[in-house]
Amino acid sequence: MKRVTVLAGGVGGARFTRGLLAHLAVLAPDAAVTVIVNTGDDMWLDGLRICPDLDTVMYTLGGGINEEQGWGRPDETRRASAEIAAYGRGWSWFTLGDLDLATHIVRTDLLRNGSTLSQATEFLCRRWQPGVRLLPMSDQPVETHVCLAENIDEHTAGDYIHFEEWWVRYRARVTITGFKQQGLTDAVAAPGVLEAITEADLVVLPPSNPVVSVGTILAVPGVRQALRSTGARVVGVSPIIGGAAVRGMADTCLHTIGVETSALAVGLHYGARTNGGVLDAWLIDGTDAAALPTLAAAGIRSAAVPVWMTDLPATTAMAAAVLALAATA
Ligand code: FO1
Repeated sequence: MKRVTVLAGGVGGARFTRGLLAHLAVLAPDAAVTVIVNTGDDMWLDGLRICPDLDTVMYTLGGGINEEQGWGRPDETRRASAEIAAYGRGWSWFTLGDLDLATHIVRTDLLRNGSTLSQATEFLCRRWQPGVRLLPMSDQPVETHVCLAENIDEHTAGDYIHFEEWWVRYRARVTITGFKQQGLTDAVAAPGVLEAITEADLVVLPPSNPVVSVGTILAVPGVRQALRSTGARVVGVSPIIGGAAVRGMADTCLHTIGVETSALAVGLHYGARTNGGVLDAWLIDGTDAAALPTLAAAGIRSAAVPVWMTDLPATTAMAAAVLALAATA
C-alpha cells in the first residue's frame, strides 16, 4: 500500500484523512498520501481568494484547525472583519478571522505574482506540513453556485448565488432548483491530479458531501475517466448514517439532485466501476447493514462498520476498515 489518494471536501474529508494517516503510520509507514481537494467553495471576498476546503484540510492535518468549528483557526479574533463590515464591505455573515486572514493574504499575494493555486498551496503547506501532498482539483477557478427557487432578501427566484451564501447565510434553508459549477468548462485537472488517481494503489472517497464536494471533483474533466481506468481499488465511505447526513446539509444537496438520503442511495449514485460508476467498494455504518445485499447485487462490495467520525481512534478504525475492504474488493 504505497500510494493512497483521497478525494476530499472540507471537514469530513480532513477528519477521515487524519485517521488514515494515523493508521498508515503504523501499517505502512512508507505510504505516500495525496489529497485532491474540492475548490468549488472558493470565492473572491474583500479582494482575497478564499479556499475553504483547501484550508480546512491544511489546518486539520497541520495541527492548526479550530476543532469545534471544523474550519478556521482556534483562539480567533475578528477585528479586521468588523472593520471591513464598518465600511459596509464584505459578507457580514461570512467572518474571516484575523489569523485566518494571513493565509488568504499570502495566497492572494502569490496568485497575483503569477503562482498557480497548486504552487500557492504547496507554499502554504511548507509552513503547515500536513504530511500529505495537497492538490487543488484544478488551478482554474470553478465555483459552485446554486439557483434560487424563491425570492429572498435582495435575491429573486431564478438568480444564482454562490454556494457559500446559500450554505452559510441561509444555512441551505432556502429552496434551490440546482447547482452549477461556474468555470468548469474552462477548467482542467491540476498538475498531478489525474496521475495521483491512475497511479495509486488505493483511492478513497471519504465521507465528504457527495454532491458539492466529491461530486464537484468528479465533474472535473478527466477525473471520472481516471477513476474508471485506475489499477487502484476505489473505496468510498458513506456520509449518510441511518438516513441522516453526518455533517452539514448533505441531505438537502442530495434532495436537490433527486437522490434519497441513505447510504444505499449514495453508494448507487456513485455506482460500481463494473457498471459505469466509480466505486469498487462502499463502507457503510452498522445501522445500514440491510443495504449490503442490494449493494452487492449492484457490483459494489460493501462492509458495515461504525463510521461515526467521533474522534481520532474512530477515524483510524474507519481507515483500517477501508484498507481491509480494499484488500477484498
Ligand atoms: N462557515 C460558517 O458557517 N460561517 C462562517 O462565517 C465561515 C467562514 C469561513 C471562513 C474561512 C473558511 O475557510 C471557512 C469558513 N466557513 C464558515 C466554513 C465553510 O463554509 C465550510 O468550510 C465549507 O465551505 C463548507 O464545507
